[in-house]
Formats: sequence, C-alpha cells, structure tokens
Amino acid sequence: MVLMSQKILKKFAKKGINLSPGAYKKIIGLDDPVNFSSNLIVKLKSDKYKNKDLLSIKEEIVDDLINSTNNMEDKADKSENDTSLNNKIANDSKPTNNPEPEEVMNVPTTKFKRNLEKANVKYDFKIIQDTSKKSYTSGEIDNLIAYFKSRYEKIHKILSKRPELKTCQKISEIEEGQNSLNLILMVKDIRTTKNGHKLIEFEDETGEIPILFSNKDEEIFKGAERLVKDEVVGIVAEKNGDLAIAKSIIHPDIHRISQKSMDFGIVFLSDIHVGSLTFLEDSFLKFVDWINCETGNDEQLEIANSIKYLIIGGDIVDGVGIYPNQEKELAIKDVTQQYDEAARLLGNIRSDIKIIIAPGNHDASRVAEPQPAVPEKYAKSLYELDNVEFISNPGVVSLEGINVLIYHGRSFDDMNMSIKGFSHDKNDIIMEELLKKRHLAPIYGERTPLASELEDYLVIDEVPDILHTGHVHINRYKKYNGVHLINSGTFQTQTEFQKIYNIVPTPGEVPVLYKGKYKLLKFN
Ligand code: D5M
Ligand code: FE
Ligand code: ZN
Repeated sequence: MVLMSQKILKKFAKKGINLSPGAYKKIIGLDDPVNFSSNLIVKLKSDKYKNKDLLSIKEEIVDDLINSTNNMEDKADKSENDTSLNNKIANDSKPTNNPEPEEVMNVPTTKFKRNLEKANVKYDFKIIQDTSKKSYTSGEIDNLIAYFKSRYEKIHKILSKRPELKTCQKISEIEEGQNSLNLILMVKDIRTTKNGHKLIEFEDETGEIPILFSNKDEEIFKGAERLVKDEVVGIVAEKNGDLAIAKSIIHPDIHRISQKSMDFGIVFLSDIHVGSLTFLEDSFLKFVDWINCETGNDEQLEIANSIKYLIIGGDIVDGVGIYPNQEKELAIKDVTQQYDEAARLLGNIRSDIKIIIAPGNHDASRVAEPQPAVPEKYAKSLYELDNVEFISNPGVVSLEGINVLIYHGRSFDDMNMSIKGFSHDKNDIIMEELLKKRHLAPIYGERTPLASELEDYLVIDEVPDILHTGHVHINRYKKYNGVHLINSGTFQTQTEFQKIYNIVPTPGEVPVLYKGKYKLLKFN
C-alpha cells in the first residue's frame, strides 16, 4: 500500500499536479487507483483545466471524472479523447462490457512481464536537445524568412572559421573588376545549361549571384552534382566580367572526433510499425528474449547483458491514415490501441534498460519537422512504463557522456531524388552527406514537410558521437570522421509501396554498439 501510494503521488508530481488530501483519499480508495490516476492526468492535461487548477486538485474533480466515465459508457457518440479514456477504463476494469467485438480482438490481453518495478541502476542520462516545448510556428511568411536566416547564420558561423573563408564577403560587397570571390551562400536554384554545365543561382541576405560549375573541371562538377537546394556552402570563384566560375566548394563538414570509451551497450531500433499486418511480431519477440538475456550464444548473451539503453528512432507504430488505403494493411486500426500494443511489447523488456522514443512520420505527432515527442494523449500506455523517455525528432541525448543525434530520416527521400547515384540502399552515404552539409533536411518544400520555425533546429550545431536514423527500412553502418552512422532497419516486411519503389528492407536486423564496436544481431 505504501509503495502504491508513493507510485501514485509520483505520477502526479512528475506532471506538476498536486492532489488535495480529499482527492488523494478518494483515488486511493478506488479499485484500480493507478489506472484511474493515469486517466485523470491525461484528462487534466488535455481538458479545460488551467495550470493554477493543477496546484491542488479538489475532491470534486475526482468525482467529476468518475461520473463522466460512468456517463460516457452509456453514450453512443463519443469524442476522440473521451473514447480512448472510456475504452481504457472499460477494457481494464470491465472487459466483457466492450460493445465493439472488433476492438476487443485488438486489445492486448497480457500485462507487462517485467516492467513493473523500478530498476536499481544509476543512469547518466540527459536530454541535450528536445524541440517538443520550444517548437513554435504560425506558418506566416515572416517565419519563413526568420527560418532561412537562422539556417544561414548557424551554418555561416561554422563556415566562417574555415581558413579558406576567413576573408568572405557578402554579395553586395563585391566590387566591379574584382576577380576572386570568397562567399558563404545559400543554393537557390540549380540548372543544367545546354552544354551540360551546372549553373547555380546562389543568394545571401544582400543579393543573388549565378555561378557556373564547368563540366571541364571534373572535381568541381562532381561537387556541384552533390549540391542541393537550400543548403549553405562556401564558394571560392573567379570572376571575369559578368561571369563567375566556381573553383572550389567548401562544406561546413565535421572535424574528426576522438573516441570516448564506452563500457555499456546501446541498441538501435526504428520502424517497428506495430499495428501493421506486415509487422514481424515473432522476430520482435525473439529480439525481446535476447535483450532479456534469455536466448543467444555466449557472446550474444554478453552483449545483451551489457545493454543499458535502447533507442527507437521513429515509426514505433504504423499509425492510421498515413497514406491512402492504409487501413487494408492494418491489423490494429486505432492508433491508441497500436501504442497499447507497442507498450505491451516494450513492457516485456528488462526494466533496467532505458528506452528512448522519438517519433517518425507514422507516429501520432505533427508531421512537420521538428516533430514534437509522441504525445501522451495517444501513447498513454507507453508513458506508463517507468523506463521510457520521450524526445522530439530530431533530438539529442547524452548516454553516459556519449551524444546521440536521433533523426528519423524523412529527408532521405528528398536526397535520393536530388542527388545522382543516391538511393535508399546507400543510406550510409546519405548520412555522411548530411553531416558534411551540417543539416538533417537541407531541401525545403519537397517531400519532407519542415515547419518554418524561428530557429532552424535541423542544423547539426554540435558534432554527435553517434547519428542514429531509420525510415528507409534498410540497415546500414559507416564510421565517418569518428562518428558512428547507424541506420537501424525495421521490423516490417516489404510493403506494397516499397514493392513499387523496389525498396528491399532488412527486417529483424538489430544494430548494437557494444564497447564502442558495431554489431548486427539478426532475429529473422
Ligand atoms: O517509409 C518506408 C519506406 O518507404 C522507406 O524506405 C522510405 C520509403 N518512402 C516513404 N515515403 C516515401 C516517399 N514519399 N517517397 C519515396 N519513398 C518513400 P515509411 O515512413 O515507413 O512509410
Ligand atoms: Fe518506417
Ligand atoms: Zn518513416
């Protein structure tokens, strides 16, 4: 009982809510006080209550929820939020009363095996960058200007430290008759001339300038083929009359980083797609048995035993309404129930492994990047797990001093379209290119919806120790200047969409960093 009351009080305290003694007594006297508390917290956070109401929750509010839950059970037409609340209470306390047989099938029947107790492990875990709270956009044109200005200035700051660009000018400062140009520019437009050269229109905040990248200069031409719209680069050029001819391209790039020692393991997952008919539950259960140290050879068990963190880089669930006719490919058609199922699966993982979850384009977050963390409103059962942390996409965490930049990878679709020779298959090369460009989604306004924030959070300000991506469902690994580039693959077999695009996934393959070394474990 003491443990139970502590658990309940902590639940409320974590969300900045205080209970009055009357409200507390009422809750603790209920049949299932923990579940009721979760429902109450969701209700308080998403309903009519203001912050000042949360300072001391009165008995009447508790009564309100009990009454409204009872009333709701009788009502046929329910709002989205009330439905999930009602379902949860109906499913947990009165499973036989659920009026929708189809939904009953999808409701998990087993509770978490392991994730019941708090682990007695010390973590040095920090969230370094989370845009969930900071992210703001009104969608106005002023924002778009501020957004591009922020991008330009952030990358300008990195580039201006480069010796080749120490003397850089603004476009408006170029004097007549000046021969050598040294500029930091944003790509505005890329064209191929009738002779096959690249003519690129650049801009800064003072003006615009076209620069020619000749196909007679193999190196510069190859460099131009890798430039994409809206990226910021340094350009050294020669000017003869009106025509500027590029001599070199300077990317902001990253310096080589030193290797930090690592005596623990990290597992990288993404694109689990729980709820899809093509989700490989059997493979996932094998993975869970391994991470729980229940299966594997000596080396595999040693690795499992070392695991302290598990990162999920988006597409935890398949979601609902993500693409036309998706419902035909869904085993669970309600997003809350998909997260319930994800919580059931993840809840079976040892509680001494910290699980970090960022959203992807299939999750119930806003689609524009940066995406705020998966909201509690839909993923309440995941939020109930003690060992789960939520973060935005992109987001940066520090795990025992190892910095991990997590990005789902939606921009890979645009990079593949824009750069010759790039494909989903070669996503390690794309990750390297993004680090060189110091931006996670350089191309604006194509397939990757970007929110025009006042600050561009997709600029890679700090060089991470690990870049973790997903989205393409193809596992890849590369080390670039000391940074581990990891794409974590998937737990979904090839979808109809992927068949059309000839994308061959690598399901059930799980990358691990163990003592600083990359390992790939297969559960298929
Ligand atoms: O993405 C699953 C796979 O499908 C991944 O390999 C990328 C590819 N994909 C998804 N959307 C697009 C678009 N719009 N163009 C090209 N390729 C795409 P998932 O996010 O899991 O649906
Ligand atoms: Fe995916
Ligand atoms: Zn995705």
